[in-house]
Amino acid sequence: MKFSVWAIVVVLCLAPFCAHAESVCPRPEPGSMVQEPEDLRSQNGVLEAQLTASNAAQANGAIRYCYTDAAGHESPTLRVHPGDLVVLHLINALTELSHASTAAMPAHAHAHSAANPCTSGIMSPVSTNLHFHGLTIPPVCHQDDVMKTSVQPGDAPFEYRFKVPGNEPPGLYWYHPHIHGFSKEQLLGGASGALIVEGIERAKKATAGLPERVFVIRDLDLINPNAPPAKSEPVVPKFLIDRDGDAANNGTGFGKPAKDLSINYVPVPYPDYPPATIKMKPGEKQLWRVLNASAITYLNLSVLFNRVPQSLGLVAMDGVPMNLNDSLKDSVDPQNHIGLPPGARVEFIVNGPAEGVTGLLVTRTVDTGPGGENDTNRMLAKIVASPNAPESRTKLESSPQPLAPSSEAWLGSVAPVLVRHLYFSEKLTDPNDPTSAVEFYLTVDGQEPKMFDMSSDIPNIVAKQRTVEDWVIENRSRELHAFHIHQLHFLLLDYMGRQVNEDFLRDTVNVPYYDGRSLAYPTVRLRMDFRDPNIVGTFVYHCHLLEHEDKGMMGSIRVDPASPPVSENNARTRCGARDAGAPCKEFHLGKN
Ligand SMILES: [Cu+2]
Repeated sequence: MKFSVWAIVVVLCLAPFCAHAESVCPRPEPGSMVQEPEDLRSQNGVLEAQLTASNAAQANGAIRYCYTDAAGHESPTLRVHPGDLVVLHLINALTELSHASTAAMPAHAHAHSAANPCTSGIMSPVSTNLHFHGLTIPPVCHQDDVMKTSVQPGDAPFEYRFKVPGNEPPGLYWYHPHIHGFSKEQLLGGASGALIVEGIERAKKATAGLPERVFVIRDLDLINPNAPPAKSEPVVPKFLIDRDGDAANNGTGFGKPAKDLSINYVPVPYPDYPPATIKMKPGEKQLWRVLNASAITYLNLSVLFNRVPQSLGLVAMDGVPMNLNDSLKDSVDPQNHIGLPPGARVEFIVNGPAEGVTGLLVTRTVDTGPGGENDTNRMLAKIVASPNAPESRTKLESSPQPLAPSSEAWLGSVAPVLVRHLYFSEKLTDPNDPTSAVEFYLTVDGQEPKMFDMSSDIPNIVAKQRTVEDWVIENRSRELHAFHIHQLHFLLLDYMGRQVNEDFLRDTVNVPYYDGRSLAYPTVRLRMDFRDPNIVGTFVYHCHLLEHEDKGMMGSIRVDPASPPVSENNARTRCGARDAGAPCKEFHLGKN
């Protein structure tokens, strides 16, 4: 059966379709120079652009996805300022490729769908939409709704139109499709791009005047799935497949990885991991903005010179400047490795190698747990110091106006109105058959564990605008999960029961796996911020390992308007000021 599907793909690529397939979402060769995505910049407060979502099958059966702008640039970086208007015209040019009978049917061959793109909620392999990961914009159609918004091939260009909030922290955000059940396939194929809210130099003086680079790291199906590991690697236990069909974590950091990685679409394939090339001027200081747009792969980034990890000057995580809340506001946090779950971003200052020294950008292994994927040690790019390295396309302003301090109380100092408990868990569909399919759950404690149902109109959680809540998220499974919520950032208070009380915000956080022995499951405690005057309505939270999300690890939350309604003028009222005196109530559905 497998043979016939492959044969059809090969035949298609011998037909005139092949040239078509190669010209759709073209990709550089391994080892190439890392080119940065084209920048689309707002002008006079408006960024208007066209994005066409396309896909094509390759000769090896892999399917590539990308966005192209009107000039044909692949997955451009959208650059906006706080307060800007963004207007995007999304065209769905996807073709049905997963079923041989309709393989490579051009999008225009589909009839115009009669479905309303704002309400249909169609989740199919050729549906698409956009999620603006990290932006605090409303969960409504034409802005950032992924529950009902679905654009079909042949539909008229679909308009996204939203205002970047005036108080959006400056940093790295991103866009990607969010079609439940098909997110993994579209992201693995490359459907993602960066979005930058300008002005980080206004928050972090150390970045003023620096040249900046944007690196999007994506994962993809193995290009050489049958190759044995490189001879230079230590011998590892026999290769095993995990329950999701990927190379299982073998705990050594070596062997076959679950997925290959690419940097700005330059693939770095197993087994030799030929690094891409990044050129810098000798000793040059740059701001690197790195997005982990992988579907399932964790990153643990380091920069090595002569095998020695270098100090990276961390300035922002998940689009939010570090030390937002303390006297170190303008400082830089030195780190020699930085962990990034799928979906997360990091911005750091790198000092280029001296002339004659070659640096390496690597990702070190991540222990994803006994049920997790094999995320191995590997090179991503070599950093070549050369006096004639091209000038960076973008330089941050050299004498920026400092960002005004937020007039809103720091999230960490606002009392939560309640505490909710949620947990990640997994279940075999047939408990007696370890090879049976796995269901993935993200459950509010007290509710029945269920795979997320897109058609349900009943939210799992109802919260009140202008309040703040604490969520304790537990991992009862034997692999890592990455908790992400749309529309807002949160504060990480505790990690594995240890108080961390970070002084910055995140939108994606790793939740450690259960070791099978401890008396308690691992947890993170998050302070969730529902104070935003713009955020009312229903949206989702989920695991950002998209394989897990697609198979059910998601929930929905409805934020009801504050009473009296929040106006722009009183939006800054501290909910904590009203609620601080009230006791912080532990909240268990069904238990009280
Ligand atoms: Cu997960």
